Amino acid sequence: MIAYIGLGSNLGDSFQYLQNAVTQLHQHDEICVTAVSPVYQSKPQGPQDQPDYLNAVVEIDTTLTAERLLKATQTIEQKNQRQRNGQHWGARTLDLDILLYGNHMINQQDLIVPHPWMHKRSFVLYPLRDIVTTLEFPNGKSLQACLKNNPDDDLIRIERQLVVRT
Ligand code: A4P
Ligand code: MG
Repeated sequence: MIAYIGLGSNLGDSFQYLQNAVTQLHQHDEICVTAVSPVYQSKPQGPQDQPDYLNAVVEIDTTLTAERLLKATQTIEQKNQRQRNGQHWGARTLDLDILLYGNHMINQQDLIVPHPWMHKRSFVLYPLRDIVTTLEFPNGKSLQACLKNNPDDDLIRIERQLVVRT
């Protein structure tokens, strides 16, 4: 299954945390990272009393079910000092969101796919545009339309690039 994962960090060495995520996803026996977007810096959406974020999106090919993929991404978050302090949308060393899982629409208590906020987040849409092959989301939204509704004013594309290594 082809899936897209959003990576985000705004605590500690954020670039290194994003790189750890790419490496650790690719090291998983049932996940192959097939594309990596550029890294973008942006102001926090939601609570403003936190540092700027770095974000990127990766494309993966996986034999995991969506549920098991969620467990795998949560394990990687934990390995990277992710602490849940109760603040919704608060600062974090590493956040991995499952954006798309093939064409599946998933509505479970612990997993909603497509990710419910992705169509409103420039920091997801622009890196996704950089690597995506399909332009229609399974919920009927199109990437082009979402990009039009979400200007990239706030996004700074940084020079340094993430690499896939095992
Ligand atoms: N969950 C449900 N659907 C999914 C999914 N598709 N992928 C559940 C991953 N997880 C999913 O997540 C809470 C619960 O969401 C999980 O237990 C899982 O079962 P969390 O990561 O523990 O909590 P959170 O990250 O604080 O909440 P949430 O809603 O994931 O926040 P977001 O959406 O990650 O937003 N501004 C900028 N510029 N860049 C950012 O990356 N990120 C956030 C956090 C806020 N502002 C930002 C950024
Ligand atoms: Mg999250």
